[in-house]
Amino acid sequence: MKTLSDVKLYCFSPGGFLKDRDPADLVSAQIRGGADVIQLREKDMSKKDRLKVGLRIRELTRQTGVLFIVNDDIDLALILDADGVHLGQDDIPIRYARPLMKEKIIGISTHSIGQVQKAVASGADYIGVGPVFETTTKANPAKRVGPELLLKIRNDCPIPHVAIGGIGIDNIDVVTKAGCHRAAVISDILLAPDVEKQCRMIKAKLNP
Ligand code: TZP
Ligand code: MG
Repeated sequence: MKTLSDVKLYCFSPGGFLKDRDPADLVSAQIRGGADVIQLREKDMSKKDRLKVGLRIRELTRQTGVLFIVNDDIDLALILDADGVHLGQDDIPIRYARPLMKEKIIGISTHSIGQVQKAVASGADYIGVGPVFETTTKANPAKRVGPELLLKIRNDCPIPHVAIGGIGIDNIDVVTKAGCHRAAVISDILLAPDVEKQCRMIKAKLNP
């Protein structure tokens, strides 16, 4: 079983990028390509449908030792026995999530140095940092933070930090040059003609 410190490539359930494909096939392709985490992130599904897809992802991630994180929903994370939950700045604060999640992973998205410091002080297990580049995947994204925020925290962030937002094979070098070898990638992978190969190429860049 992977742990948080093993994480380099952080991947997602297909969300709006599903097209006419099977969510489980897309998750499997990402795992074969080297995904270390799969996050269930299905903003447009009913909770019941998220549960259904989540059960399948839990099975696939358990079989392969990949971490399974649920976006937003603490209840679903517990029902699915996920490895953790990912919270945004407008979701349930960590001090309320921790008693429920106990030893499980809590990650939080951050968009400024102040939010990074607060996340660490609140006992987050990892942070997402971004959007590093422009993204069209997320509705109402925070202002682009650029590689500058990654540079600011590269030497003194005591928990793993995962770069997110507009990252793909063409700009992943900017992320690694900013000292970050963990990246969360949605569209560049899920829009690629060969999802497994795209993961493999990005993963190779994250392995120093
Ligand atoms: N949080 C900040 S940017 C983003 C999330 C969930 C979306 C990243 O998607 P993409 O397609 O890799 O830009
Ligand atoms: Mg959220």
